[in-house]
Amino acid sequence: MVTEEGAKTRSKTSRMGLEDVLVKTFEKTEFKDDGSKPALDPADPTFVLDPEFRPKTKHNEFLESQNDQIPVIDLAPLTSNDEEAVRKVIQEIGKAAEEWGFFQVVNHGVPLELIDRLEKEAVAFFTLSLEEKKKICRTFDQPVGYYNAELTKNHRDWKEVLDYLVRGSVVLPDESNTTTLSITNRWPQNPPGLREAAEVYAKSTEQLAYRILELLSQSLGLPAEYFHKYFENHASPVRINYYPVCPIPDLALGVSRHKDPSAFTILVQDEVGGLQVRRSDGEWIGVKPRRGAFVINIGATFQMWSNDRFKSVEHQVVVNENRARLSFPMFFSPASSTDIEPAPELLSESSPARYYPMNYGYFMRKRNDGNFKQYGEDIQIEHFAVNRDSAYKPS
Ligand SMILES: O=C(O)CCC(=O)C(=O)O
Repeated sequence: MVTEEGAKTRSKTSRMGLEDVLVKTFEKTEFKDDGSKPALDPADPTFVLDPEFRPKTKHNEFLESQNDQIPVIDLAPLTSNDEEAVRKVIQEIGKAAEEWGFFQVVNHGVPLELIDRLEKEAVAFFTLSLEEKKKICRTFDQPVGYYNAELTKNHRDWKEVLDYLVRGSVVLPDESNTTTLSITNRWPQNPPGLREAAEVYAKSTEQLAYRILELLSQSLGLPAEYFHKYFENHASPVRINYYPVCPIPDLALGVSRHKDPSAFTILVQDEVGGLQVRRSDGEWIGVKPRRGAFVINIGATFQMWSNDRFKSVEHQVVVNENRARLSFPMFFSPASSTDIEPAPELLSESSPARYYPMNYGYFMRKRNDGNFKQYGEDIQIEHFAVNRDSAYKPS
């Protein structure tokens, strides 16, 4: 059946020479001998992006100059008694959060074996048949588990994912706050070791996330534990991203350009490359893979808390024809009951609040809905900006 949405996409892609795309695609696709369906069908025109959204540079193209690199911050001093060195780390993190909205951390204390183990289990899972993976398929009402049809900002992503929550479950309010959505992790039977590898990874990364939260807070001149109260029942999801080889890497993206809703995101990527960050001059900068390093990016929540001192920056993922890629982001997010607003300690007459308060659970629910259906404009913190004619202005 051709849905209205499908028909719209088809007419859009036919303007762009859909037949050329399909010929190119079929030439390069190896369908499995057993006749099983691929998880992502390269002949599906919904993967083909409008020219303005297509990648401009390849997954393994990186600028060489030092000024074009996402800052790499060494956290080793945090385990020393050298107060001056710790102050320097805090300064570096604050500067990176303000100027780039992105940085990498090394010597962070999360053992490399945990990352290796999760990588092995993830490959074992994603190379199962589609039928097997779909046994724990995500649904509109149960948005954890396996999924292969995600939209980012209304664009179809060339990726498969397995989503789970660090704390195992969460309850989200609906739009009118009258009903709730209760979400609980779902795990595959195969491979049997995946669940434990994923849970141990999440716990260890959560500890690092609290440390980063404290450093970001200190860099704003606030007490280290200032934001802890928002995370008591935090709803942070971890996503195991698998980007299969893609026969049309110039036309599609693994994840389309977007900003994260989290406080910040803490991500490990393998050595393939593909994550790109949009710098303030509009240039897409590749984040060079570093074995075992975590990439941290500021999300909408911290941008709001910091009253725009920190920047939540657009990023995207470029795929390629030769190697599948893995990444494990944890979207470190406050409890769904939390109201987010600029920290009062950072405000003054000359620097008034730039946002109205926003309930985080409501924000997440709206964003989640957009992952499944095309909804028009996706909700952003800009909808809560005081200088905009906002539907979210408190009455
Ligand atoms: O795979 C990556 O490097 C980034 C993933 C990402 O941006 C996301 O899952 O939202």
